[in-house]
Amino acid sequence: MPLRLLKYAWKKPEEELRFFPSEKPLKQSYDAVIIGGGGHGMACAYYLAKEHGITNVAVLEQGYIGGGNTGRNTTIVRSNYLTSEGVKFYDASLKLFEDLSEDFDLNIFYSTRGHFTLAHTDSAMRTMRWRAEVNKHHGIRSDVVDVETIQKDIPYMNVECNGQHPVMGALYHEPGAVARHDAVAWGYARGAQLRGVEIHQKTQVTGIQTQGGKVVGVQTNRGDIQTNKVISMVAGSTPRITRMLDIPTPIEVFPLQACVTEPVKPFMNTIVVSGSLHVYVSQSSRGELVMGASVDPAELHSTRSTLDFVEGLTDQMMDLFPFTSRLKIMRQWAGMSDITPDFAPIMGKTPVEGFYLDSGWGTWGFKATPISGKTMAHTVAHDQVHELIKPFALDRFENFKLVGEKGAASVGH
Ligand code: PYC
Repeated sequence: MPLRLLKYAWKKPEEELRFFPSEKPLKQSYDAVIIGGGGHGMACAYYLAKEHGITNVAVLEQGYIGGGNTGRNTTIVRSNYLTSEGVKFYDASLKLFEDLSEDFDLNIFYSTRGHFTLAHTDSAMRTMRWRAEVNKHHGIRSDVVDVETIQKDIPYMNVECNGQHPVMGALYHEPGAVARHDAVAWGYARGAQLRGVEIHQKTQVTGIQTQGGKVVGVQTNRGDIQTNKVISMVAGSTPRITRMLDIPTPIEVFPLQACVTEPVKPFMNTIVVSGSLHVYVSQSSRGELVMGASVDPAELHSTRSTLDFVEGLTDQMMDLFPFTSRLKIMRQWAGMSDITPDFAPIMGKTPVEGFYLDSGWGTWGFKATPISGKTMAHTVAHDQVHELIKPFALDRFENFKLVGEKGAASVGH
């Protein structure tokens, strides 16, 4: 061993560099408690502290930071929705995403790729034209493009689809992007903690206490907490939380599965989605193909992943990209999607005073992370629903004011 290395053998070990400050003991009372330590919960905590000076906040997470849907999604960011309400909301989110690396001083690997939603039928082409018109009306860069344009950008795609469902055209959304999902949750979490917010992992909420129709506290596996404001931001666990307060919601929970292949050389710089084939795919900076399909056909509160999913997905992928027949699937997993009847989220206040809901994210929660955090923080801080999320109120299901976004889900469900 070179002598000069010996000095390290006798040196005192370097102090461990901690990304997060150490956790504190759970207090008996907070100004607000956020249930769910995924991207949305962390973003809400961050904006409560940064923009409203509310820092006596606890984020309670039953597992670990970003270990739910945040760490399980396929990282796509886009704003090419179908309704004006959806387009305005997701466009505001996309703009926040663009500056997050700088805000956090942490690289979230935000990468603008362009996003193709392929159409294989006349009716899909009609929906693409509809989306393009709504998008352009709001100044969003989305256009219907022909097969030649698609083929020029993605030469490895078999637009004939093996003769099964030839591609007829696509909606091309120039700002479509991907970002490192964990880093988004970590950046928000660290930013919130540095401003005084407490994050408590392995802390499960077991009950919510009310008095005279108002929230007064939460019960957890680590003891009771007094608080007048509780914000539920838990995706697949929403029905479990809302049942604690007898608040009915029309949410159903379905597993959404995804997988990655072994890494290959860069061959595709864009994101490709096919609603008819039920696939979406992008290539990660490591070269893996990150892929997913539609949600499982039956309601299930579970994150198991199945052979049936991989078989169905790869079958469709091979029609589009025949060379993928030679690739190995390296990992597969699932998240739990909380889906509403109109495929739009439920956000804002509820019939229980002091209880706020951010849910119903279905298969598009990741892209909403920054704006859901920001608008929910505003709603909680002022006890007034932020303008941008008024259309997503829970009572729209009783008032016949649905925000029909099914046509803008990435794949058919
Ligand atoms: O809405 O873009 C999307 C999406 C991709 C994967 C799941 N949802």
